[in-house]
Amino acid sequence: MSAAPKRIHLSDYAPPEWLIDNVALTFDLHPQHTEVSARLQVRRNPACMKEGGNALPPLRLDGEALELVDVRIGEEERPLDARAHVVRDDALIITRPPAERFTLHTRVRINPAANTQLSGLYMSNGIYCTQCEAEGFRRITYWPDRPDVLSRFTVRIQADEKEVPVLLSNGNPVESGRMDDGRHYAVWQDPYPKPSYLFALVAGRLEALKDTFTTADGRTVDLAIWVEPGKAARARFALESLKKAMRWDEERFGRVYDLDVFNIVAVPDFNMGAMENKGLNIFNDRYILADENTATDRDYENIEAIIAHEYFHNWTGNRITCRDWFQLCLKEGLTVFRDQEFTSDVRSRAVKRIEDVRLLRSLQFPEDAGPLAHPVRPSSFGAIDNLYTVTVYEKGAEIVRMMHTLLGEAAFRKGMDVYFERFDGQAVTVEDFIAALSEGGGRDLSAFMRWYEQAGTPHVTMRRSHDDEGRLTLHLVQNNPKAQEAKPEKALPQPIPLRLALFDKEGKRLPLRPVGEGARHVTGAAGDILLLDSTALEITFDDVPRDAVVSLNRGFSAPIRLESDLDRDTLLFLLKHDDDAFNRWEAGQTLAVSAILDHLRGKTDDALSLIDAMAEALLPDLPRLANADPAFLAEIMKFPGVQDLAVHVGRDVDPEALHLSREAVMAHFARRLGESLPELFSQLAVTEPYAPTPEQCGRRAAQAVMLALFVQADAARGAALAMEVFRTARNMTETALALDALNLTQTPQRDEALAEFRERFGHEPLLLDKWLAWHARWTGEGCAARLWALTEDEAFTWRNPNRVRSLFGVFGMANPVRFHAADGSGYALLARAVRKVDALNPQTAARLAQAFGNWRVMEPQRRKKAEETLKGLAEDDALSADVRDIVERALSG
Ligand code: B3K
Ligand code: ZN
Repeated sequence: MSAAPKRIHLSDYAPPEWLIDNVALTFDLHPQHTEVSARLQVRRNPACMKEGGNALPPLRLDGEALELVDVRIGEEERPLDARAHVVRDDALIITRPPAERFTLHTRVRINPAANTQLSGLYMSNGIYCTQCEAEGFRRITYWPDRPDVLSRFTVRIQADEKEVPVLLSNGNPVESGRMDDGRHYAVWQDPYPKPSYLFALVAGRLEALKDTFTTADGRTVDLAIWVEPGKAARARFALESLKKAMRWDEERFGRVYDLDVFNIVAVPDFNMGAMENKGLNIFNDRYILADENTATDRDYENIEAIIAHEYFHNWTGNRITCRDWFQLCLKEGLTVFRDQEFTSDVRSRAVKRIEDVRLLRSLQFPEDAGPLAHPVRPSSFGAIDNLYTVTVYEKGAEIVRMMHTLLGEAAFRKGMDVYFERFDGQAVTVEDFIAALSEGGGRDLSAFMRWYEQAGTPHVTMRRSHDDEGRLTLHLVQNNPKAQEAKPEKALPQPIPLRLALFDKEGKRLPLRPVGEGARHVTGAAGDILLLDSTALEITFDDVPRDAVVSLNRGFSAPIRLESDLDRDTLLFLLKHDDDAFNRWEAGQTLAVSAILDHLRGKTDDALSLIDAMAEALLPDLPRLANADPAFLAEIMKFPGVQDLAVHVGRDVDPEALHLSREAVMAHFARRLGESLPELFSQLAVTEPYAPTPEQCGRRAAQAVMLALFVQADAARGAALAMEVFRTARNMTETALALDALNLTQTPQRDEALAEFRERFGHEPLLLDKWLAWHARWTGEGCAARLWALTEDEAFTWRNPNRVRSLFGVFGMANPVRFHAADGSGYALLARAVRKVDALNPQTAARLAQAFGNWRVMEPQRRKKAEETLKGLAEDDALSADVRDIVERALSG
């Protein structure tokens, strides 16, 4: 059996004994044998030098899959004495460094063509490209591969001029020219010291879409997006998004770009979405390429958001980076917060918030409740690649958002200014960030460390009581079951900012007049935040009529599970009248959850009458919303998904039963809306030429929801309408929304439309992915068997992560009914795919395996099947460390 991965602990952190101020790299590119020469200027870290101590510690350089050709020392490049160094599988150790400062020269050979892991230097469809975060740089050259060693890089690339015309790396281009023998070279210099994980190199036959950007301080930056030849026109939207993001970061955060050039490259084979390498972002091409015939509105929105996210890393991640990988959330949580704010500013704030909360509830809450739960800043990890989770990213962003909520925008900005000023050019910790925010923001935020250090979603209960003097008291209690389960003595109350409003029964806002002891917990720039920072809290408000309505956790001000004593009529009132769009939506979700759970528990009449009341509350407002805010209309008509519902059920979950109740309730809702569904569908039609504007996207999103509901209400008529939409679609969004609706059915039209789609669009890889994903999301019986058959399709390849994720990633994460099939067939299918992918690409395989993270909440029969499958995997000798880490945690937690 392969060894269990060694756990790394935050408490073992020690600063690097040696620093590398400058490095010069030369790449002589050949597909099977690239040679990398490195000249390192090494220096003792003064922080580690003890007074009087003169013995020099060894210099350890990480290495993986490198063939060492040569190692030399000193300016004069003397061969290094065999006794002065040790070469191991995972390291080159200079056992006897000659001095406190010296130069080291290494030469290694690597094989990019054979690199199927897509970590280090590899080839994607003939293009050389790199991925170094977190630990890929050690697969390129020997190096102290940790984020707290920051160096100035000079990179020279040499390659065949015809085969490899474009040569790119980080920083600014400084020189290029011809060599003899048909080769050419380019030299790039990055003036900003950076950790190795931000290194990048791209070389190949590429075409660019170019533009310029003038920064707030008047400098011109050359922008280019590089894509495979013939695809440049499809990068237009990405380029526009980049300029928008650059301007936004100047305006909202005062952050100006700092190099002469900014390059982005799109490649088809990539382990994740994109990578923020300094001055040279590398993207999965699905997040660059778009035109109306190949991309949906959602694709456009993703492109805009991911371009922004990677760009924003230039300051939060690159200029200020992480001291160690435990601090990953320092750059990721903060940068997700920043990209969420960008999208909120350029699109709809309320809709963005709803989408983010939906993501939290469907993926992060289940993760935080299951065996793979971990704190946003973990104290140990087994495999670094598995730390890139929804918890680190999305919950990490929620913590920043809570601090923003508490401080208000102006004070938050001051805190960020202190952060940028104080830590520019350094590798820092979450504590450093909180200290800067506290100081600049003028409020002690140190209690938020508890959010970073404790796993689990806090549960908050809210009860109301009234007295005879017109006072309302809110009784708040918090409890974090997961943190309790992990270390009861260490589970501490977390600071929970709850935004509050009170309404009279006409829907008019009442002023908040806190009185007594609890009043000091009412805070925030607008005085509408209740800060629940102890286990229990009571807050009393004066002058509140008995029938006043409470709206709490507005805008989802804290990522918690809230259980309140608000009754059905109050929730219906909020669904109609809350002036916080998020909480209006939230009231609908709460009602929908209780209707579906009632239905599941056999209380069908209660469920259906609740749905009747919801339909009645919403119906009169639908035509207005369709005109005024179609994107919000789309959200308010969507029901919570099975994964979210499963969190509410908590244990002994039967996803199929949940799915059936959900469908029944939705069908009832849809029938109550009756003819207004097709009417709204027509009312929402976009007649203007296609543009991915918030307005048009909103209309089409609402159309998608109407069509899906119509299909639920009346399969025959719905499928007929969907087929007509499919046939007359004028862009990919319309095609896809028709297929989304058909894919909810088991009708012949579904099969027909899918076959036709394949015929018309199957030659385009990104569209093939959509086609595969429809199969993966289908809840019909034959789903699992069909998915395996699709891997035999000539267009499918196990080597491309997009293909693999479209089938098995979607299946595991977005098809709970079939993945958790009672007979275990879904588990078996996924395990089979994990094994197959693991042999080529462990990172991608481990990501697929994360679907097993919520098996413990299933009912006994499924639980047994899942456990058997996981145990089978665990016994597999060939498993990679990445997959083993997931499997063992899933079994043990
Ligand atoms: N920082 C990268 C993610 C790297 C994942 C490494 N396994 C993209 C991002 O979050 O912006
Ligand atoms: Zn990121």
